Amino acid sequence: MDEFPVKGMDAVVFAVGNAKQAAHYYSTALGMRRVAYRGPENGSPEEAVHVLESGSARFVFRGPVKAGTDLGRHIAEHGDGVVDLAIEVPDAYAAYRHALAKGAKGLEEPYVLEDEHGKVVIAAIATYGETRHSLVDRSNYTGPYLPGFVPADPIVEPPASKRYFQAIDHCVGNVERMDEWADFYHRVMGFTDMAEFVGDDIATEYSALMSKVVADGSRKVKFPLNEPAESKRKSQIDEYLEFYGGPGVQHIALATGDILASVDQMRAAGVEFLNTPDSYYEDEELRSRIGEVRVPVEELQKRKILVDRDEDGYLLQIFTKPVQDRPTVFFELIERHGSLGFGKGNFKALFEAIEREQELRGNL
Ligand code: TYF
Ligand code: FE
Repeated sequence: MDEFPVKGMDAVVFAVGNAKQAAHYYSTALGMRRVAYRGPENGSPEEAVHVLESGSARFVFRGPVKAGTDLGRHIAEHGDGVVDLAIEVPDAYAAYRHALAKGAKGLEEPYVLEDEHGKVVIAAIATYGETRHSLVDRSNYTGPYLPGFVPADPIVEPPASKRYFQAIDHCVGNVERMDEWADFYHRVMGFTDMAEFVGDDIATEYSALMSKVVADGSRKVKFPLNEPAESKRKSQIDEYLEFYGGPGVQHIALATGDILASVDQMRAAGVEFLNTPDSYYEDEELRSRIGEVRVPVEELQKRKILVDRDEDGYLLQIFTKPVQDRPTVFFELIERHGSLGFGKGNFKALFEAIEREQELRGNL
């Protein structure tokens, strides 16, 4: 029996300095659609909350509307960032009870929210840094987000004709000790390791990080965990930890069925992606390794999209630059064709691209 059943990601909740403008950026730059709102007008005097969706992916932007709040303190300390990787569960009471019995730190005892659309049960536990996991049972709810929220119009009319992404593929944490947090997910949620593992060998060669992926049995919730590794130059993970002020969410990977169209639309809207040198695509070893993919390599090269293949299939992926002035949170677009991996074959090219950016910032 699954000791900690999960249905999937419920939401990624961001704390931001200006939720109104963030909601606008995620509408225009990531093609998301605003669906719900709560703020001073309807029972939330301290913060404005905009809820946006793209397919099954839900992003929630919380911004303070007055001085002296804990949310404002969080933003002053960490900058804009992710405060909650909320997980949808069939039973929030059972999930919370199990988590605490396994040693998780409780942040919110299970509580019920109700309105005319039904009820939601929520509890919360702590994870790395100041990040939390809300455990959300919304199986008896039909409203736009949570009780207390009102439906809200999309911000841009009409919203993106075709979604840029349909789901959250994985959410990555930067931590000081990867094994400690992998053990936390094993123990508390019964998650198991996925094959992708970056150990000392790769770390010392070029990545300056070690990484491990934990996931639930159905592989719907996948959490890679990175820790800095010794290297000649400053690890990109140390840069994050310094600028974020501790452990936190590094990147959210978004699943798309048409990465070419999504990249084109996002670039047109001003989103910046990491560069990939032409030599990556001109490499004979790459061309023989990846075999047949659905588009000519030239189309990938034009857009700097990376490609990797393993025994199950292949994947296409690309990474944005950090989406705030601090070198912290960024996004990945990923189009999977069978592969369950995370692009291990691209780590060298990717980490070199990240290091070029780090160097420009003077943090290498
Ligand atoms: O999620 C992953 O594991 C891949 C690779 O700083 C990756 O997207 C790992 C570390 C990193 C950036 C990307
Ligand atoms: Fe990733």
